[in-house]
Amino acid sequence: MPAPNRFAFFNGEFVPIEQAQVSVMTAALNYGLGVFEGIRAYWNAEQEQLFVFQLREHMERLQRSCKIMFMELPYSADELCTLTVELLRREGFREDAYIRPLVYKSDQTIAVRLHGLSDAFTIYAVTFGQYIPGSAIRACVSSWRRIEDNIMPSRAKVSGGYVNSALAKTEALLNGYDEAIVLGDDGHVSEASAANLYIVRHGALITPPITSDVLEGITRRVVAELARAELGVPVIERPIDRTELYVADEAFFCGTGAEIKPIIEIDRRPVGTGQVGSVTARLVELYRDVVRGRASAYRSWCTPVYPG
Ligand code: PY5
Repeated sequence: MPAPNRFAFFNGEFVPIEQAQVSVMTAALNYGLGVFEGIRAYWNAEQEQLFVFQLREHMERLQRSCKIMFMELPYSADELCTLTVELLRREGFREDAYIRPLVYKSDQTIAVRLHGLSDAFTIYAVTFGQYIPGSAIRACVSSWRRIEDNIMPSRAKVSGGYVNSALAKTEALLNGYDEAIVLGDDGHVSEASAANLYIVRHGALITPPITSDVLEGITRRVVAELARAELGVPVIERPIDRTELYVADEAFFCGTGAEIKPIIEIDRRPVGTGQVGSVTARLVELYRDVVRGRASAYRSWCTPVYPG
């Protein structure tokens, strides 16, 4: 049985999760005016330790999302990290978990704007397994287009933007696929519903640039670093066409929730041989060790929760 979450950090203090409630009049609930993060913590059984992966990177992105959205977050990145560790200690999780910090417009007036409204902040955590089930998955190109940066910020994790993600994901699942690949307004590949995308061609990793309306993914950066340093595989950021997906040697999604998820079919065409490719397989394995604090070279990416 997964451990239930018992606490939230809410309005400046740790409270039982039942007390972390908002009114139906809250602006964030009515208009999607929130910014959030999704962070994973991995249980390392040998060391009896819970490691939070890329904690500071996530908190710094949360601060950048706040900046875009005129939101006040009265904590430094270090304080946000400390609060997260404290929450996880209170929960006492001894299994993999997922942490959700959320900053939101808490005002209860009928006002659609960003400035001059009150902000609130909460963090909660739940035990968590796979976000996308399966070890290799089938994807389709969505009929929905990715939110464009002049419509709403696509590089930041803005709550309202997930309407776009939910539309694409539901369409893909109801049509019998596991995940959606969403094209940008210019017709080039952007990303998945809630994960970034890489393809492999001629021995190089290719991913759309951050000007292709992608979320500035932390796993996307981690993959690039690991591929260059550990596999000696070059990483190229450039636009990807839809049909280039069909001729790629390998493809995978990456994200905190998705982790590294091999794609073996796109729009009913096998990716490469239709089996998980060798570069992808090596990255899956490497990532698995790195996030659990088993790769000493990358131990600094993992924040231990428990003392000792
Ligand atoms: N693109 C979008 C739209 C995302 O929501 C996410 C993460 C990513 C890419 C990957 O970013 P990162 O590597 O920084 O996690 N999505 C969240 C996650 O926790 C929300 C999922 C419900 O994976």
